[in-house]
Amino acid sequence: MPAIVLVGAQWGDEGKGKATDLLGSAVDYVVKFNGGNNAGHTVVIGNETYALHLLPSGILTPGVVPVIGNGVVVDLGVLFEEINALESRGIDTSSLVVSANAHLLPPYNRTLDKVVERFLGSRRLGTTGRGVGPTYADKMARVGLRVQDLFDEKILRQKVEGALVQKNQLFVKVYNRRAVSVDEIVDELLVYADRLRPMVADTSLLLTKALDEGQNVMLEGGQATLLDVDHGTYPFVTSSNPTAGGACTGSGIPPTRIDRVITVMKAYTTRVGEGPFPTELTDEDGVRLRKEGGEFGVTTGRPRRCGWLDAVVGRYAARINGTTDFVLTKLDVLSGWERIPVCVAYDVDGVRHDEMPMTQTDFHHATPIYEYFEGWEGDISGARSLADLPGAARRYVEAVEQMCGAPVSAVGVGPGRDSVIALR
Ligand code: 2SA
Ligand code: GDP
Ligand code: MG
Repeated sequence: MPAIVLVGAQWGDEGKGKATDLLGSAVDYVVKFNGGNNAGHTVVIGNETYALHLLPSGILTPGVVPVIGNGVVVDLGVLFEEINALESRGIDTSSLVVSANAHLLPPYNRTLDKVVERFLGSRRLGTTGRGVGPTYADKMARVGLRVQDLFDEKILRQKVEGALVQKNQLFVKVYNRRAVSVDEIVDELLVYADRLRPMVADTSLLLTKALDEGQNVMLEGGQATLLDVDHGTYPFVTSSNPTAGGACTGSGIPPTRIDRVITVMKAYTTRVGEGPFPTELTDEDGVRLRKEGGEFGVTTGRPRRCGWLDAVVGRYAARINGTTDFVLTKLDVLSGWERIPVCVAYDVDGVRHDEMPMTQTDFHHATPIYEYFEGWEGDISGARSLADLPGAARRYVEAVEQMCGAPVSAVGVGPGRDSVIALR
């Protein structure tokens, strides 16, 4: 049986949480494969709104096994805060499984993330300050701590000692802060060991066996294609691979098991943090999109930068991820505009680019070439089929399919679980 990957097309916050939740009842496992509590996924069920960070969105669907894969970085304090908060609202989290190979996000990396951003000043990236970047840097530098290390105190201590040799040099000599002691870190991490232990498993083996038995596995990406450390707008990216390839490395499921790649794309574009964004609107139209779309960070509360849909980005996302179908979200937010611009190509110093420019310099200089689509009036949140949409809204969906190169399998028309037009 197949594994399904679900990723974001743009710079995040496309509505992946809601899309995962929608498919939740059709799958047996939902796996978070990258990132950490930098993510913020909102799921609205009836009158209840849930903001998930470290937990996979599938945790809200009874019967689904939520899995934190090996590609995730885990801040244990945040994990248990989130579990406790859901439990207090009556959500059963007891089936959560955590990979033994997932990396731990130690407190010194939280400090480092914030201190480095402050030191960078105008060159800052606009990170979420959760310590995610430094923890992936440690993973690659092979001085990271893993979930399994919690269960061998001697090894944990050795690894913390090894990591602090470098970290304390930085803290004391570069950033003018106090050194961190091995004991304080080991003690803080071990507080969670007993509670975590029953949740820990070889998740690659677990998921492969589940697939062999005919169960459905959904691999849920945090962040999005243009925040990918390899394929995004480097260096203004996150430190993991939120694209479809990352779903394999971050879960231990091989590419040959994946037969569907759902790419979630917002009907317009947003970005939070620094970095290039060709269709950004810095005028009152941008303010209107932010207000009508409720575009504020789920994790940090930061206002999101807003702009028109960028079909070059959409095509790029379809190519990089091997998109089988798009879920187009927040179409309802575009109601009430006389005409809706969509970027179809870029002008870079007088040269037309139909594809993402090869270099960062060109992307920074890209100005959008717009095509204008007729707008529509009225509340479309009650639409449950394409026929319920105004003609212009329908044509917008069709145009997105054509411009971005993959069919749209669902259209979001409101934040609620039911506010969706399912096409497949
Ligand atoms: P980091 O913290 O190292 O991953 O930051 C690096 C860049 O990645 C961006 N990033 C995000 N962009 C959109 N949404 C994210 N999650 C939250 C949300 C964001 C929030 O759902 O709203 O609350 O601010 C997310 N996580 C990381 C980040 O802005 C940097 O550009
Ligand atoms: P994620 O990070 O991709 O999971 O997205 P976020 O949860 O950060 O941001 C998406 C926001 O849009 C959330 O507030 C959702 O409740 C909301 N949302 C999702 N789909 C729709 C939709 O089709 N219409 C509207 N109006 N809101 C939506
Ligand atoms: Mg988000």
